Amino acid sequence: MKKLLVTAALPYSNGRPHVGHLAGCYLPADIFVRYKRMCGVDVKYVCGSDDHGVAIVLSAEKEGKTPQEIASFYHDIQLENFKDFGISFDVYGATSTTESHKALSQEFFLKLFEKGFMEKNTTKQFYDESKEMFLPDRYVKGTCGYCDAAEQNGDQCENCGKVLDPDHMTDVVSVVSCKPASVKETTHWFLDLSRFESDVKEWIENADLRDHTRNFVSGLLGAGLVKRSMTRDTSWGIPLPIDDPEAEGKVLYVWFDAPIGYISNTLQMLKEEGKDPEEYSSWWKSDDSEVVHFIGEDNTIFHCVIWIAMLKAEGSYTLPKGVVVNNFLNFQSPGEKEEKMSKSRGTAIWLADYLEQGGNPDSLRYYLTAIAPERARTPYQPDALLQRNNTDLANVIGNFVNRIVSFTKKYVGEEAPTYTDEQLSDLDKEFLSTFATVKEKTATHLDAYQFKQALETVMEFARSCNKYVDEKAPWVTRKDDMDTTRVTLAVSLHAISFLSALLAPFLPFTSEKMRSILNLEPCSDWSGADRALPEGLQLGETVILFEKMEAEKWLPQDGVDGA
Ligand code: B3M
Ligand code: ZN
Repeated sequence: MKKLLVTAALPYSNGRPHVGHLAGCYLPADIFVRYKRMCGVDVKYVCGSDDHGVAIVLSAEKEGKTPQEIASFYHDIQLENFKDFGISFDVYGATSTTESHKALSQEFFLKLFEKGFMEKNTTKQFYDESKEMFLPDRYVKGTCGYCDAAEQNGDQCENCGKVLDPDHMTDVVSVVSCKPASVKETTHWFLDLSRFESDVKEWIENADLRDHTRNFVSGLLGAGLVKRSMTRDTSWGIPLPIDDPEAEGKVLYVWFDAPIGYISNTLQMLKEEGKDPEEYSSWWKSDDSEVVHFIGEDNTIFHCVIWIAMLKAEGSYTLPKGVVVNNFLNFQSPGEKEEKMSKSRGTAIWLADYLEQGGNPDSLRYYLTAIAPERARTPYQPDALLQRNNTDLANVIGNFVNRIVSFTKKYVGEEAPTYTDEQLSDLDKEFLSTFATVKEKTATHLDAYQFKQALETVMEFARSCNKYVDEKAPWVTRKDDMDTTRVTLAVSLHAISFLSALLAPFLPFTSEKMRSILNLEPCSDWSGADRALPEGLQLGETVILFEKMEAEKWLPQDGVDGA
């Protein structure tokens, strides 16, 4: 079995995480990692904040802080929020403070430079005459020259996903002075992506990618790859490591150093684990290890084209085995149109707010996986979250566990009953025979990054548990047939144990609660997920798994919000 290094996109450290972030990559990557850990794979989950780039500088200016203050402030919030949702990173570094990051990024650049892959060129860049400064990336807003979408950030069009530059933008305004930007010549170092066209083509043919990703990248290849500047005129970032007067005052493009953050954070992880940082090569430069990146749709071009070209140019790293791309999460209020999730329109649901209001992290994990935007943008609907929580989680899973355990304690006692094969009826056997198939089907979906379908499979099983008890009606049989009743309960408790294992990657907190109700250790192995309960097991305390979510509390009420 190969080692597996899973990454989730390094979020810019200039804001709090919302549900779109969680659904985009942190949650699916976490489900994948938790599942692989249960399978006994040597897997690591690497992440950290992306601290460089204009986005952070602009937030710092707005909040009257230094970029480093902003980056560290949001880094801590992100980490705390993600942890509260059970995101089980093995490391959460930061590109501005992770010890090896600067050196590693500079070495990477130098290697490309020395191999002749960094071409120095004079180029046009947006310029703010009144502030006397260049305006790279998000310092400008304007209309996308590819798809005509207005008000796009200067680094990338949100609508068509293309990377923008002065030749492909109109109506460009400086976000610093709010005045129209002019264009001025400057010198930069370019990576000629067209030299890696065949490498990218070969990679997308073999990598684990969803269809929409493969099609998008094929489209980019079809249009032809161009030279991209890997340097910027700004001071917040990693200085260019070359001896050239024209390199003065320039830094590496944030999208050059950010993905290298995956590697430097791996070194950081090894350091924190007390290991030799040099072991990073066993993750990044070995045929016995695989790297899988989880990202949101807007990061596709950077991971599937530029990063692949960078790695190929550098030459000593293995290419990622896969890039798992989710689309954006939209927002939709009851009875309203689906819209983009937006901070300014108040349609971003902040993770911290959800928890502060007493939201159950697993309820949100469940809902976001059930609607996972794996093929297309899907809307986050606050009313659907309630509906899913109250029916799927509270009624189907919560009730099943609760009624079986309470019933057992009342009529059989504190010790969990077990069954022998001879005692089983056809119905018992039929139900038990589904366990192996459910386990396999769930695993197949998880291995194929189909998290939504994997969860549906688990949920179907949960429904079949209820159907099983309803048919066996222990509340009826207990009156004159305690033997059958005991078998029904024994099989049902076995099903709860199995369900708790199936749910472990998706709903880790709930899975642990279910195990504690059964007085079992947290489930750590997938192969034993469907194992029968041990003899003589004393049941644990019952706890409520899911509180109902009330509309009055969770949905805007007419007349109150005036919505
Ligand atoms: N920071 C963009 C984002 O936060 C960027 C991802 C970097 S991954 C190497 O969406
Ligand atoms: Zn566009």
